[in-house]
Amino acid sequence: LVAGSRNVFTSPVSCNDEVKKAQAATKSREPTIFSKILDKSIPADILYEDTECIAFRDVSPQAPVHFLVIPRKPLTGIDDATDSDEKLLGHLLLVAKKVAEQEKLDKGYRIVINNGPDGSQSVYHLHLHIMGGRQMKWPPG
Ligand code: TR5
Repeated sequence: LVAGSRNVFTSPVSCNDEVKKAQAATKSREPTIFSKILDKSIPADILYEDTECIAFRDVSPQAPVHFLVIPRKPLTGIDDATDSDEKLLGHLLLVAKKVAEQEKLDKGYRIVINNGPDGSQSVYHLHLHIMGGRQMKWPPG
């Protein structure tokens, strides 16, 4: 950055509801709403499940197709993963790809992991967002 120029990396951004929720959320090992989706005590539109993970539609979609892939293992976020989770993390990506194919996202899609307050994470159970069905913009907000 040139001295005196507007710092695009720290300038205030408009806060939408999702960002406000993320700023209000605190990292904790308490079961989240996603634990209830995993144990089926609350309903979700499930697209795929296996012994390691589950994929379901996001309740507040940000694109024509927007689903989440979450591990059954209650990792709080990507920063909670260790080397022992290497295989699991690869599996989540491959499931994301397979469900994207199932959802006919043949023109492309975006995979996102929000981590921590600055990453706008609001639910502290690791999840991959997969969004498609429209042109994505770059950079993201
Ligand atoms: O902000 P991060 O990355 O933590 O994303 C959390 C995502 O979970 C958001 O996109 C929410 O819309 C989504 N979400 C939140 C709830 C929920 C959900 N997706 C499906 N079903 C949900 N239920 C039943 N309840 C939620 N609170």
